[in-house]
Amino acid sequence: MSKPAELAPGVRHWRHYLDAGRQKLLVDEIFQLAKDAPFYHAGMPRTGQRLSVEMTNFGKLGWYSDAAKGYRYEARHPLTGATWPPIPATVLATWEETAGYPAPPEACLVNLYRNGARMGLHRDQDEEALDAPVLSISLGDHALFRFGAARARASSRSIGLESGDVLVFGGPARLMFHGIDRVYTASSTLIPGGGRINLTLRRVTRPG
Ligand code: MD3
Ligand code: FE
Repeated sequence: MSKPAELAPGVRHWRHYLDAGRQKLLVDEIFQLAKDAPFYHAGMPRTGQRLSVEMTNFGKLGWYSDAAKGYRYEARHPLTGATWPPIPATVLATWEETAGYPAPPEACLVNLYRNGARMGLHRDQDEEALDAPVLSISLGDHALFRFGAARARASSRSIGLESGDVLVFGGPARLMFHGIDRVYTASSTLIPGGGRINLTLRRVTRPG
């Protein structure tokens, strides 16, 4: 395993952590699992305005939002009512190798970016276990990722994320603002139908 670049305190980046063969196997597994947990568009709190990114989840808890109840974690898929599929073994292994946290992740949010989808600057703060890092795995088209200071949006920086990259945000970076400004269409052929997938792994409840 290569050493990560420390982009800022608490932000570690492994370029091409997963090689092309493992990326392909993982994408195949994601689409296989998504047959039982179809992608949906979450809605913003109150307005119900749909996010451009399509989502589904793996693991015990899935991130969801709609007009009525806002941002939250749910144990069941909002449309099928079924529990979420299990987190793929490659993904759990990546958490164990890079997160430095003594308990497994509970939520694996699958973000699918197609047709110019973006994600505005925000903070991940719907979790109780803020001592746990958040881990991201990028697959498919390259993206321009923006992240900022712990508080203000003023000092944000951008980096390109490529297929197979892993990012870990922990400690002082856990509540940083971040977002996806753009996805470079057809910069990769990994995803059937094109686009980018990001897996976001989170611990939601405090362990023990
Ligand atoms: C920095 N997803 O789903 S992952 C999200 O590429 C999300 O789909 C983006 O932000 C994506 O919430 C970025 C990278 C990431 C995830 C969590 C973070 C960066 C983070 C938490 C704290 C700071
Ligand atoms: Fe986020």
